[in-house]
This record gives sequence, structure tokens and C-alpha cells, in this order.
Amino acid sequence: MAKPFPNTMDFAGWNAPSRIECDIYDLVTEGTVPEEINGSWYRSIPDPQYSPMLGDDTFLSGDGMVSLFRFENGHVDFKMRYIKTERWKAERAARRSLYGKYRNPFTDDPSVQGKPRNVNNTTPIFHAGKLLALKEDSHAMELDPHTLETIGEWDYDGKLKSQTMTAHTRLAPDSGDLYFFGYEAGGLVTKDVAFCVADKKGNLVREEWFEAPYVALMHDFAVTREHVIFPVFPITADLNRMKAGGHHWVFEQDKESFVGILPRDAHVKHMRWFRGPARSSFHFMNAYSEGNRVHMYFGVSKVPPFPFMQEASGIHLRPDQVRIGFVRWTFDLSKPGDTWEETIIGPSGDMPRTAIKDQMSDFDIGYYQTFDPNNGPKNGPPPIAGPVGAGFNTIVRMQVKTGKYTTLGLGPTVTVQEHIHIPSGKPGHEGYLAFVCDMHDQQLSEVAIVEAEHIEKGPIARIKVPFRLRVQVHGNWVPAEEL
Ligand code: V55
Ligand code: FE
Repeated sequence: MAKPFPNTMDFAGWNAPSRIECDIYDLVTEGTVPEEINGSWYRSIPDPQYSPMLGDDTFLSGDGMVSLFRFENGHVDFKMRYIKTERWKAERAARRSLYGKYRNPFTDDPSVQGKPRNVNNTTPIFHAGKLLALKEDSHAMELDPHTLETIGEWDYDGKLKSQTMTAHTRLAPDSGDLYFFGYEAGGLVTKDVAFCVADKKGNLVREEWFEAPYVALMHDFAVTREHVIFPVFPITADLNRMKAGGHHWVFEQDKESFVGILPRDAHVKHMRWFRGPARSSFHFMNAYSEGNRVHMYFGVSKVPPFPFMQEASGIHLRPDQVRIGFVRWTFDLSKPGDTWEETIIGPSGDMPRTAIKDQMSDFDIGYYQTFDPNNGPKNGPPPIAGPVGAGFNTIVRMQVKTGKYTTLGLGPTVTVQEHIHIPSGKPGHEGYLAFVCDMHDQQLSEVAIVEAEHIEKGPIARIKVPFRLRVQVHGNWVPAEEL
């Protein structure tokens, strides 16, 4: 028998593993899905096959599952498949978990010591004709974009020297080049960071290594038309702690944050480092260069939001003591200093997105998510969904230049998963946002489609899913003409 999962935040309630591989033809839909929405929405979901070997673990460790909503002529088909990694196959054969703590190979069962432990559970991207499932501790896994069957590891034909590839790549809208990086590039607990570019045909055309100021969990980065931005926040690693069976990552509140800024076409030795107080952010909305000034927009907090990381770091703060806000950081390269200017623009949040066409250049409109207590239950705690605990319940459309924003909440018992942006072919149309709604009172999911410019008007279509969809980490939209 498969052992029951623990009754903890990461494995119970909405976060209970689903382990469902399935196909559904023509999902029932209320309202109208615009016919111009034609393409594939891929979602990456950690979905552990077996109960954790050591009793408990984090959501972030789960085996990679990928789901697909295929939109065509106003109809939507659904598919969900596990990524068949070596780890998934070994655990399936053993009918139990064999791998120990989150990203700590020293805690694994002897039968899998030294074997690949990748789960590829974070982001699906489509580049140069390949669907890749990414996680920052390993190489990509390639999947068939139509069937979701696993093809195998993708390392740019053996060219990628970095042992890792971030789950947060940046696509240059003009050239189609894919910018990415890998940290712990030289192996566990190394300061090596590889900065990489793959051209639109998928050839690795650049890989340059540099050292971060310290070993850190570098989840995302940002790219402008002229610069590359590498934030380093003090979620740090220690090899002895790992060997003793401890956590890979601990947040050090007394350490400085660093931000490296590199002219985009210059060698990494030209990186200039800025420094400031300990901060945490996992996702950057966008960045652009304005002459010698580089602007980056994102939600920032004082410590990481994940309870398991706070616990490992001895951090005991209330959510309101953790958040700072949605901010702009400006780096002035014409001045000698090494600090940045911070401007608070809006309420705190995460899961920032823009239209792809707006990436890397001066922009005004972005979308992110926040927790608004006014949209939550009047009595009792907010619903739990995803790795942070309380799920976001509000979508924000932010005009970053003025700080003006509109919001959408879908009721006190509904949390929202990360939205994707779907461009429109109509001139002057801002496109659409699509996101999964977690209907906690029914234990069912539905996809909401909203007009991006008018999110406050609510869904124009609701696509019904006849069961509970676990929380995606990230998703991406691929127009049909690219598939
Ligand atoms: C994140 C997610 C991860 C991970 C590290 O959202 C950071 C942040 C889904 O896995 O391993
Ligand atoms: Fe992420």
C-alpha cells in the first residue's frame, strides 16, 4: 500500500497530492472563450508520487506534473502527465519515496545515492520548438508539446556546462533569444553562476561563469535591452549542515543583499555589484534601462514567504511584518555609489507578469497577485493553497508609472493560482489573463478568463474542471502558430 501523506500544510487540504494523469475532451464552459485564444497553456505542478521518506517535506520537492489546457475555436481540452524522471521511475518501481530532504542528496536512501534527483516541477517553457520543464537545481527535461510524454534531459546537445538551469528564463521579444542562468553551476554549494543565451534556433551561443558574493538561492533574474540584473538575496547554503542532514537553504537576516548589473553584451567580468539590507524576492516583473539608469519592478519582502524556510531560519514574524510592497529599484550607473533607490508603488504581492512584447523595455502595465483581507472570509483563517500557506485571493492590474491599479477578487472562499497573459490579435487590445481558481467550498477548480484591461469586470468565461487542481508553480502560454 502507498502510505498516507502527512497531515501538514504542504500535503493536506487543497495541497493534498492528486497523482492524477488524465485526458478530458471539451471541458464544460460557462460564458464564451474568445475564438482568437488559440494555443496551449502549460502548467507545472509539484505532485509527490509517494509520502515523504522522512515523514515531512516541502511542497517544492514534489515530482513534476505538467498539465495542458489546449484552446481551439472556443473549446478547451485538458491533459495532465507526470514527468518521467529517473527519480520518478525509481520511486514507482520501489512503490515508495527514496529521496530525502528538499535538495539535500545526503539524506537519500542508499539505493539511489548518487543518482539524479531532479523533479523539474517549476516552469514549462517553449523555445525553439521544444517544450522544456525546468527547475533551478538541474537541467531541463524535454516533453512532447502535444502528448506531454517525457522525451528526456535537454542540455543543449551536451554544450551546457552549468549543472543547473534556472526555472526563470527571459525571452527577448525582438530577437527570440532566450536568456537564462544557472546557480550552483559547478555543483552543490558552489558560488558559480553561469550566464547563458540560446538563440531563437535553440543553439547555446553564450555561457560565461562568474562567482556570486556568496552561495545563494537565486530564483529569478531580469534582463533589459542593455543590461542584465542578478539579484542575490541571503538565502544561503552550507555543505556541512547538509551533510549533517540539515536544510540546504537558510535565510540569514544579518547578511547583505547584492545586485549585480552587467552591460548585456559585455563579458561577466564587467559586472558591477550594488549592496543593501537583507531582502527576499522570488520573481521580478520586468526591468528596463533608461540611459545610465536601470529600473526593476517587483514585489519584495524582508524574509522569504515559505514557512519551511522561515522555520529553518528561526524566523517568527507575522505576515504584516514580512511584507514591504510592490516596488521599483533604480540603479544609477553614472554615479560612484553602490546602493539603489527604492520606491514603493503598490500593495505587496507576487506572481508578476507582463505581456511578452513589453519585456525588457519601458512599459506601463503589469499584473500581479496580492492577499487582500477584504476579499477573504469575514470569520476564520484564509484558505490554504500552495507552498506559502494562505493563497492569493486578488489579481492586480498595475500601471507602474503612476501606481494606479484595479483589482479582482472572486469571493471569500476562492484563491487564485498564477495568471498567464494571452496576447490579442486585435489592435489596441491588451489581451487576456487566464488563471485557475481554487473553489475551496466545493473542492473543485475552474479556469477564469478575463479581459486584461478590465479585470475588475470579472470573468468572460469560466472553464469547469471536475476535480481539484493542485496549485501550479508557473505556467506559460504558447500560441498555436508556434506549436
Ligand atoms: C521556488 C520554487 C521551487 C523551488 C525554489 O517559487 C523556489 C519559488 C517549485 O520549486 O525549488
Ligand atoms: Fe518562480
